[in-house]
Amino acid sequence: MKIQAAKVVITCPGRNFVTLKIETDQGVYGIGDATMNGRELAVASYLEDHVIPCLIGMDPRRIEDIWQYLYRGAYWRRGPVTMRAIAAVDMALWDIKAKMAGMPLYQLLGGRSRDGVMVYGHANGADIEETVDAVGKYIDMGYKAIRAQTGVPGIKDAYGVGRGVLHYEPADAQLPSVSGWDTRKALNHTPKLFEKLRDTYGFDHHLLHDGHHRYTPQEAANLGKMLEPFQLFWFEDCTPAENQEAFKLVRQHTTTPLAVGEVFNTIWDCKDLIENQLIDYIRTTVVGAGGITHLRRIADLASLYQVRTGCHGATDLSPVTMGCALHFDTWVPNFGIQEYMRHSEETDEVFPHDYHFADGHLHCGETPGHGVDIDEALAAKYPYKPAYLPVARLEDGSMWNW
Ligand code: GCO
Ligand code: MG
Repeated sequence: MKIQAAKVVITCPGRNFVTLKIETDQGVYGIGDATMNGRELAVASYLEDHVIPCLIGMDPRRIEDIWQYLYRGAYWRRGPVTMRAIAAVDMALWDIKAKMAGMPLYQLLGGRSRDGVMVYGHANGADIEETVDAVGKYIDMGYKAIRAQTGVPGIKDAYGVGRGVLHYEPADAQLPSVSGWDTRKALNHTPKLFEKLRDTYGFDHHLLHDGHHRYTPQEAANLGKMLEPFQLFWFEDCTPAENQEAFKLVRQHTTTPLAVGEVFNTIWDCKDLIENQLIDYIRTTVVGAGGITHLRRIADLASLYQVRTGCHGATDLSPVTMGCALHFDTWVPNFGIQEYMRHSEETDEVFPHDYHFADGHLHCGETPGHGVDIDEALAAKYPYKPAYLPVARLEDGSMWNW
């Protein structure tokens, strides 16, 4: 069996997605996601110019060998571009293998560990009242877990506050727009949101919050401590994770569970945080960290330390990543939660899929493969549009982490 052809499809049904399609000489094809928000064309070029030429003629059944070939063979290891390109190939190859086996992907990973995958949605509002209402809407839709972000008085476009309830699209400008940040104001305001949420809805639902790399370790520790009475499911990206020692400081001061890793690319980014038991949830997902082959290794390492998974699932990860992640989540023994920001209708039409939401859970389908396809004719109707994530600046104009 041989890989006969492969191509990259770039489409923008509301937002940009980069998709790899691998075709075999036996008529079976596989689909992989290679989307990197705001830097899409870099991964497309990595695949088209440097990966696809090597793939032609290879045996698509040799998933592990092809993974090692692309990782070790490039000499230049790791990084978001390389690992997304490898992830796209890996997803497509698992799709092909599962289609050939006539089984849904989770069966090849080891079979079902759970009936459904608990997901969390994004509730946000311009102020506390609006956010509390938004959380109520998610509860009405059956969600068991909800991430809450609110606008903060005095901060322009505070992180996480979108324009709609179900779709939050931060990458919406031809060039990066400028948002604001002020840690003091956020530290005053955020605990009030969670106090109000617990007063209004009680303690039956899981609540989550994303710090989006904004706080210093000391500030993160302080916020984690202030949030303790409200029993969060997790406090995410409380401080940038380049310096992982910083998490020791946060950990020493708060019992609020910590989640990190949506910007990690390999097991090496996760290793120290996991081995030192400085986090509770690892957020790497299929597209960000080298595909199913590599994510499985990260999850196994995490399981040794009772760290659970919490795959990134924002809308900039295509339905292909979501499909793969759901098969992974359905199998992985140390599953924690899955993020689920719903895609727009246009996106769902371009990527027909067999997963569905019911009662706060996502369920992968039983179609052989990962269950997500691409309608290429429809995709062609939505040409690529440059779109960037915002940047953040403090009141005095200094750059901060978005
Ligand atoms: C999340 C994330 C996203 C990112 C986005 C960047 O927790 O869902 O922080 O909203 O900002 O994926 O492209
Ligand atoms: Mg996040």
